[in-house]
Amino acid sequence: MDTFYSDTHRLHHCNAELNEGQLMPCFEMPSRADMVLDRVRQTNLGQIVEPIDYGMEPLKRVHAAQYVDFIASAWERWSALGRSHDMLPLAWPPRRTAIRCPEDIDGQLGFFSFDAGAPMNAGTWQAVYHSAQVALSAQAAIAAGASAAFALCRPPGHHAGIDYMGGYCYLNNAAIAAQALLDGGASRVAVLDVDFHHGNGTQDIFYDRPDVLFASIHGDPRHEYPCFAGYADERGAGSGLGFNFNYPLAPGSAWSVWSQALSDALRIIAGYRPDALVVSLGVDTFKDDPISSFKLDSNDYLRLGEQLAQLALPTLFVMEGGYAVEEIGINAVNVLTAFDASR
Ligand code: SP5
Ligand code: ZN
Repeated sequence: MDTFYSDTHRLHHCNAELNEGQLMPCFEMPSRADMVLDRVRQTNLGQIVEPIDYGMEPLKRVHAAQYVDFIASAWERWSALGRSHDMLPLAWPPRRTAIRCPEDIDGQLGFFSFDAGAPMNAGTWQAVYHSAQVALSAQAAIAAGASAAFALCRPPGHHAGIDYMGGYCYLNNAAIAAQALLDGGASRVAVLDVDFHHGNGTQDIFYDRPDVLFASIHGDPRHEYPCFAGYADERGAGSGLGFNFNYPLAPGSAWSVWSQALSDALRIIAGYRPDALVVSLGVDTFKDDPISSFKLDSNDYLRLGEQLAQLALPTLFVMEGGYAVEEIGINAVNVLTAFDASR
């Protein structure tokens, strides 16, 4: 399969994030994408393709226009205040608040986020914009008849909701691509999120819709980030009821447990009879991931690729998390090579 990739991701590089009460260097760093690209080359997975620019419109099909415009212009407003360090939000509306959008940038950063996990620097918007274009370009290959494509997105996207950023995510690349598949004529699209963290943003975007089935396998929110979503009883709302599936698993889960959730998710997806599958491909389920607690090993990603191929659906892989930088290339590309080899 071909890999869609833009060097622009490199412009997004922030200094610090809050983890376990301490400021630490950001786990979500440019070398992550470099390692995956290196592995794509080493394994001759396929061509490496520059994205086409589809503009702002497809981003605003899933995100609120005022949210997209906010991220696009935030750095300009921030730097006009004489600030040259990373942007971070300061305050969020608590329960029982009538939420109004403030006017100043510090207030708006809180209004358009759910945590302090999405810092922005001077190049963040460009990186984020092109990451979405990478997903859209890979999506276009699927729409044109390719049986699989890999969107090597960075920054990742699955924590970004309709009008909020968080968890290293700004624009929801997988959701933007899924919507583009629908807009291109697909009737139903399934999104399977295998990142260690619950895809709360993707769930938010499609929660009340039956045309996108969302299934996520992740660390139990009682113990793991994003802490407030990902419970099994979140099953969708309105006409989307019954089209959202969460598989929260205990910290420490290894392939034996994880693969049972996968089998169930694949059975649900097959029964939905989607026209295409979008895989939110995080490999922070790896045993040595520095911020996660599952215990998958590198060979398990081969099994994952094989099982996904069994669905025999046009499949778009969208890169999400994975912070064991040394192994991220092997793990992510193991899914893709095994997928290609077994279909
Ligand atoms: C795309 C993606 O993988 N984003 C992940 C963002 C995670 N940010 C918070 C990490 C917190 C790690 N410490 C959790 C300890 C659980 N008790
Ligand atoms: Zn993750």
